[in-house]
Amino acid sequence: LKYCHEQRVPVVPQGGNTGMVGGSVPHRGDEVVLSLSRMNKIHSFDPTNAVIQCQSGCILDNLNEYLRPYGYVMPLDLGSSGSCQIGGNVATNAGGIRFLRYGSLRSNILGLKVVLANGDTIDLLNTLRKDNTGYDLKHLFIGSEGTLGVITDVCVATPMLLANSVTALLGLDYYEDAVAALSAARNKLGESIAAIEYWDSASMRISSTTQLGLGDCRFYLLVEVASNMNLESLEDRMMDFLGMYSKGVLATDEGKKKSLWKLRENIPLALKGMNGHTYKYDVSMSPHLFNQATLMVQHHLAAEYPHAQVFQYGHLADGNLHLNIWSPTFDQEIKNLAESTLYEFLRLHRGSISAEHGIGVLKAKHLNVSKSEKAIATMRNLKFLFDPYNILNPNKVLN
Ligand code: 2HG
Ligand code: ZN
Repeated sequence: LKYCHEQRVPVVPQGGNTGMVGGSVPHRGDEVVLSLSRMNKIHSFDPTNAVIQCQSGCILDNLNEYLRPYGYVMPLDLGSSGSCQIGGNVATNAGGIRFLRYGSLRSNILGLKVVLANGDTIDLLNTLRKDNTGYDLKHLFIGSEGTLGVITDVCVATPMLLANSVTALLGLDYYEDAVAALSAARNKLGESIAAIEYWDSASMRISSTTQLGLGDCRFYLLVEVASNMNLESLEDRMMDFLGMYSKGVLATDEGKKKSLWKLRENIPLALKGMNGHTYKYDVSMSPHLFNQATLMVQHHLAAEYPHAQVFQYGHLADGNLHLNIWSPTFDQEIKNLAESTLYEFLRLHRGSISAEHGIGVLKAKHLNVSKSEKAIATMRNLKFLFDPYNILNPNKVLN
């Protein structure tokens, strides 16, 4: 980095390269790709403090495997856990399916080591749970997508591995029922809630051909509870919740739980497998607005582009909608229309254009939908302070 800084050579830091917005991909042609893959040492795990310290290139699944004998897990889980690296996870503040239970990755990071654009190292490798000593610099690097510094080491607070879990799938006829189920789940399941995911019938059609005995439903809600309480009590709790609904299935054994989760996990994979183009949006807003946003986009597209199909799914309880549109071929007009409709809706409701995937290159020009002019100007000032020659991941986040 010192050399590149002196020579003004642009650098693209890269972890597992599993991001969805092009943040770790060189796109100008003159960049050096700086892979962190071989910085994959796990330094230590302190069971008294439940903190793991490791290098950035450690693959998420490997960290989970290392933690399992101690009885702990990483506070995040995502589809790419077999190849994504913790450094990239931290640099993008990656979300995933444990967010509801353990909060953002940001909230679980206790310390970082970062190399700045000029080659200087800042050692912020705290393992302290409490530390109010002025500006918390690590938070500038978490989610900065490699534009302010290169994260080389991390300290992560880890939750305990829970002994039992129960998964349920509900079939619902109205979107409002899915939203109402959020408060019902909080009431009935309380602190044992581990995940609440949802998808619509269009997503279900491409994800699965399996008959679940739920009949045709317009929406599906996957609810998981996890706890160290005994399995019977956990199951009773879930049954109490399920009893409120006419269409639901319960899974306690590993195989059936996996098959319910597959229905949700298959959706982006099935979209990828369809010939054609998928326009992907990862937005956040109050959960009661997801269907309205989707119908609005659908309505705007329907008249002119009858072949376009709209899918809604996502992390309902986190307010994170994955709105995906498919069309037989890429069409810039579809993209423009979808974006102007969705982003106007987000602007109106103060939503975010990126709930968990980051900004990268793909969303950079729309940053102003979710950030004020002054906020963006402050971001630019920070970028200039840390990287005056703009060598670190140029044109990402801020274009
Ligand atoms: C998920 O929740 C991922 O499945 C991917 O964030 C979402 O591909 C997508 O749109
Ligand atoms: Zn997601």
